[in-house]
Amino acid sequence: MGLQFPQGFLWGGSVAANQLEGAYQEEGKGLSIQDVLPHGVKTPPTDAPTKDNLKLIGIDFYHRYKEDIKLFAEMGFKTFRTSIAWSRIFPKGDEAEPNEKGLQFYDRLFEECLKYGIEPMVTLSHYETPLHLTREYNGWANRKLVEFYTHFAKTVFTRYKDKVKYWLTFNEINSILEHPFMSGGIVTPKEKLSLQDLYQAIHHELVASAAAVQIGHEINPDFKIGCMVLSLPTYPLTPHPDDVIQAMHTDHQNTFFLEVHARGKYPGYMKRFFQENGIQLDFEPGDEETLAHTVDFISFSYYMSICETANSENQPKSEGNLFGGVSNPHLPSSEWGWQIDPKGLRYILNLFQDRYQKPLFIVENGLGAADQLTPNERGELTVEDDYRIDYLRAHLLQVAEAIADGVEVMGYLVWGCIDLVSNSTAEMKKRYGLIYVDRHDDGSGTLERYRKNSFHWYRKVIGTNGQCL
Ligand code: BGP
Repeated sequence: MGLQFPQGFLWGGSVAANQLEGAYQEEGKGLSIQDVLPHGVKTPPTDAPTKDNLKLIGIDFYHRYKEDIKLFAEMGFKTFRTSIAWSRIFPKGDEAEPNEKGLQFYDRLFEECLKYGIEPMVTLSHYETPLHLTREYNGWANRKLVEFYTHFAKTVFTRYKDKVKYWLTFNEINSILEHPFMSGGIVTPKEKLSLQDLYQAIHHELVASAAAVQIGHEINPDFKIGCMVLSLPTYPLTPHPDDVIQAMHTDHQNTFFLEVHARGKYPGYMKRFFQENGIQLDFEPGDEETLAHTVDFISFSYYMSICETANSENQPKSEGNLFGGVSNPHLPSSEWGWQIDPKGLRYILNLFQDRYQKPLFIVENGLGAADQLTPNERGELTVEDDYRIDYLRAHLLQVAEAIADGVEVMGYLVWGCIDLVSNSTAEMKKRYGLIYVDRHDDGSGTLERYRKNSFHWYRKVIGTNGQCL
């Protein structure tokens, strides 16, 4: 028997509000941190939105979502993951009353998905903290954020309880380690942020995430609420035991977030880390009980693996999805220097299943490339992105291997299923979509949509439940 995907496997695609909606000031939306990050994570935020910020218009999904969801339905999507832009619902983040117009937009959006039998999956916080919460409170460094976030979560859980079943609490929650502003809304520059303040902010997010799980289950016991991490298989560069231990340490830093979400408490190695670094987490009464509300499933993004060595100084480094690492001499790289490693996906699926014993969901995977729109032999404009098909196929084969290994995989979502603004670089040139959008880095373009070769390929994959890769 060949490789199989289970019946009911949730195929689909994934996006984030701030990377495609645009309409950054429409119908009462407040500013989010993305509105002041015109050039991505490597540059400091601007004081106010500037015209060169492609996210202000995005791909105009706010006005074109019907057309786009129709295209997703044509591919046979079972699931569509997006985020709710927090500042559409609470423009400043700390209000008592939500913005009704913002709520209505997501009512329409989810109804449109359901019309085609597409199950929406919602990320509550995807790098789009309301700007006011960063300036007034220093983001998640402040305990108050727990209250604002849970109020937001409760509001949208209640509003969409009959429309949305799958929820994720924070996108790539571990990315705060590298990007405290983008991921945690913390304005203190990274070099000045003490480990004490960083891990206290992480504690606030972990408590907020567990509180959201608790609140969500009270509102609708059928909700499936997951956490989401940036997964990064970390291989020792050599079999030297010091390299193995170094790889273990790096892996622990990234995965302790999963330990807390899946087991409801901090692991021993983090207690040691806190002690050795003079970190004393401020646990408020009730935090321990709150953390015990563990997630229903674990979700993650997967783009690449890294190597680690005890002696990393003179080693070539790889670029990466928000985190770099020591380069692996056995792997090719994407145009943006991310190392391509399909087998790493099988490895991480097995690792997470062995450790946490929770169902797993791959909610981001894909290839960023500088696609070209050209006429095909029938004269239709398209992108001949066979390199993307190769990438996705190779990864899906490894998902099937992991399933054959006995791993419980709920679904697989292609990141940026429609071209959108890149998160790390804030450009349009780097595209992930199965659908091409005519928009460019200088802001030009008709915003028209075109099916790429990968669109037709993915439709066949879904239509045969992965039999035809
Ligand atoms: C993840 C983010 C996404 C997305 C993706 C691709 O880190 O969750 O928001 O953008 O990576 O990254 P990029 O757009 O930087 O290529």
